[in-house]
Amino acid sequence: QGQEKWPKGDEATWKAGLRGVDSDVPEITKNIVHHVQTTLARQAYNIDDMGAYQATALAVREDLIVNWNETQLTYTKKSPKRAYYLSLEFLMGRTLDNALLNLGMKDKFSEGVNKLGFNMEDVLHSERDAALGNGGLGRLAACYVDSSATCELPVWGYGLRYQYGMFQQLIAPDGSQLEAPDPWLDNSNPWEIPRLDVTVDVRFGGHAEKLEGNRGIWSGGQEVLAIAYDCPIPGSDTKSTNNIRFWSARPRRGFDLQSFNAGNYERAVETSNSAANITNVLYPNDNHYAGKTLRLQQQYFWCAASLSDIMRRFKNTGKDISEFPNLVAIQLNDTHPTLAIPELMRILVDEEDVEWNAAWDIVTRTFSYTNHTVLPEALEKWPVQIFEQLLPRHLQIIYDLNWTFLQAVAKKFPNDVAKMERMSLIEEANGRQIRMANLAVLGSFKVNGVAELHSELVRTTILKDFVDFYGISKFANVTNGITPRRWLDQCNPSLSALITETLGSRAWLKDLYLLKGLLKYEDDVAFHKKWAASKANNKQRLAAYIKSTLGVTVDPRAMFVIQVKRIHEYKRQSLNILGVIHRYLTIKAMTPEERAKVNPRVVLFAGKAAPGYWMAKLIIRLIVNVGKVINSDPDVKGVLTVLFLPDYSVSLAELLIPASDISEHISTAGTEASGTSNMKFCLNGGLLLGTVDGANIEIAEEVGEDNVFFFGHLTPAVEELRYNHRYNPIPVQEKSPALAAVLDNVMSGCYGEASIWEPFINTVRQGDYYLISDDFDSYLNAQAMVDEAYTKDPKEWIKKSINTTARMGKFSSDRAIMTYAEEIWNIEPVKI
Ligand code: GL2
Repeated sequence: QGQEKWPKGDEATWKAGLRGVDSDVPEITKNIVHHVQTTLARQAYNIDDMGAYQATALAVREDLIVNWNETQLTYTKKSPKRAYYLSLEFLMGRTLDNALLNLGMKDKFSEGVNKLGFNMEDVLHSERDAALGNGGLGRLAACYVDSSATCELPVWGYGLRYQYGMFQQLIAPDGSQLEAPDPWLDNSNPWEIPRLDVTVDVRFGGHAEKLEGNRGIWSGGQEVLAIAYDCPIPGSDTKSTNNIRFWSARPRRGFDLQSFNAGNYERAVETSNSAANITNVLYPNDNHYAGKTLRLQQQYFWCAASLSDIMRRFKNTGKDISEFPNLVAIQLNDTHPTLAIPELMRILVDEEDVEWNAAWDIVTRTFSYTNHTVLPEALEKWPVQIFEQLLPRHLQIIYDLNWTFLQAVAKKFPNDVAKMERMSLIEEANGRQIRMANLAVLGSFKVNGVAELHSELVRTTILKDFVDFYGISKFANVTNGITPRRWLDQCNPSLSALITETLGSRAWLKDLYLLKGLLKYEDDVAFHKKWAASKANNKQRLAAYIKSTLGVTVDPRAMFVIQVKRIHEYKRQSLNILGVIHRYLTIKAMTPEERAKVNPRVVLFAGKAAPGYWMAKLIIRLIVNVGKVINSDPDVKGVLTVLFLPDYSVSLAELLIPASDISEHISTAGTEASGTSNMKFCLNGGLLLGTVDGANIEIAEEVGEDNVFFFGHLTPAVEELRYNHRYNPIPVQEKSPALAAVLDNVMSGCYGEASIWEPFINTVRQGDYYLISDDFDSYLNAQAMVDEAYTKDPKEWIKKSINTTARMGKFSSDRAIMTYAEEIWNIEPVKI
């Protein structure tokens, strides 16, 4: 009586873990209690899942930092050549689970957390995603830092610490996308180490003077302070722990004293606001250039801070500046960091007194550039006028580089004025603009695409002139990869455990080709049973999530068909939803007996549209509204369910991917550079339905064409088809009566007023740039083959699934990062 019940977990463990108490409670548990008690200033009485997450993260962070320190010390002592990965996006997702698995400490921590009265799953789910990226490009950077640490390579990432990450997506009652900010740093971030002592002054504006010998002086303007935040990246089953350094912007002075003395308080405060703005927000555009001045400021701020940091570290080695490329390789992740090229020139020529040609030699032996898209709307071009105002010295440098370059071009291709115009760093039409891709190629010794087909398209289309000029050897391919730690071991524990049990060790996680060992069991009945049980378990897990978030019941026995990625016309979620409508109409026209024979499907969509991409948002709205009609129609109940899951994220991907039977990667041929979620689905035993595009092609080469469902026109046909759409259009009714019926159905008003959908329907009926009408029948055909394969012989299907997983070895990001290391950066592993 009067005595309170102990509120949480095991009382003795809590008490023994407190400060000053001598006990034999395991170190890990003690450490968690310690952080609850001292760092969070809480106790068993008032700690929730979030608090438990924070205390656990703080305890794990200590282990990371110990390894981080040892790694950095080793690098400093051994002074190997290092590579730096400059990426404006790092789409990390959650960290705790990944860190625990890589450190090999998940079981021990789970035990401790349990003793304290928590469930590890709930604790892990309390973490908020770090969403500092839009999609594939940003997630690729995250996979690459994981692999570089795992392969013990001396690689650092450099990025920006955005206050607001990727926006949160909400779906309005009418089906439209709404955006809310993502203040992810509101709860403190345990995974970053503020380095308030590591700062760089970054200048904007002012004026540039030219001296003799191409040297210059840049002065005046406004200085912004860059402050470093370090994020340790643990390798899997190794001490090697690398770093991403994220820069945050602060005003250089609290405010401008001169303006203050002049009585202009508002202007003085404005200076500080605009400076802090630079790292406020991630631009939410994927595969699309928007041309915002603040974005250019972000790019320069980040390049200048990173290069200054790299230069300082290089100088600490005491080596002569001419040795720079022997110790430093810098990878440009797309054209976003291209300003690093003129910035390194500026540092070398203006500050280090290196002669212009010698400086250019250093620069062009340091940089390499990865192209991630051939879509013209994504190519960055900055108005010369903005450069004049913000980066006057860099503009001079670019002009000087262009002058020499165009002379060389003229010499090699005399009288080809058109070629010179295309290759120039400056586009003269539409106001003068600086072409960042041209500058990136000029300043790099290697340029690569991200899948075989894409690299070929880079060589033969957008950079053809440069191949003619430099020769083919400067242009390479490195097919993308994904980390099997996050994208199988972490997201699919049941399949991971089955693979480890079958192969006898966890070695496959660091040598993914070992998955081939599963082929021995492709016909083994007992193995089939376990394989199917894992898939069923993952589908149930997803069904429970759908029930709890959307209140919708889906049957886990149905076939799960998933398309999750950014919403884009070129990715053709439109084709998918039009195909769904066709299926709906077909089923509705059936007798009850016929319907009973239909393969039941749950079709899932997720993905964000750029807030300014009106057509993509309209497509989301259509998907949601078609789903509403289908899901409430008793005629198709249990046979067809269509859902749009809001707010796609890395964490949601981890739940969706292991649960797929089929995933769709159906871009118009030649438009998707690689795709990486295709690899994730296949690694988890989901089969692929796709076009002959990007990495789909290489996946089919590996897993066998009989294990993927291909459809649609091939890349070489696309140009002519588009030409015909413009000049010899054939009505949809003639090309595909099935599609014509679907379009009429949408316009009949059953999913909402016709006027809402008309702009979208018109893009298909007229112009049809993405070739929906050309590929529709072929798409339906592929879907019919999927149904047949799934229903006819379940054993065959499981065999396909096993074969797919077993043959995905090539797509580990360890293979990709080792290719960069050996063939581009010329760096070697360093044992810690
Ligand atoms: C992308 C491509 O669209 C995508 O196909 C590729 O897999 C990734 C990573 O290489 O890069 N290019 C791009 O600009 N974004 C991508 O996701 N945003």
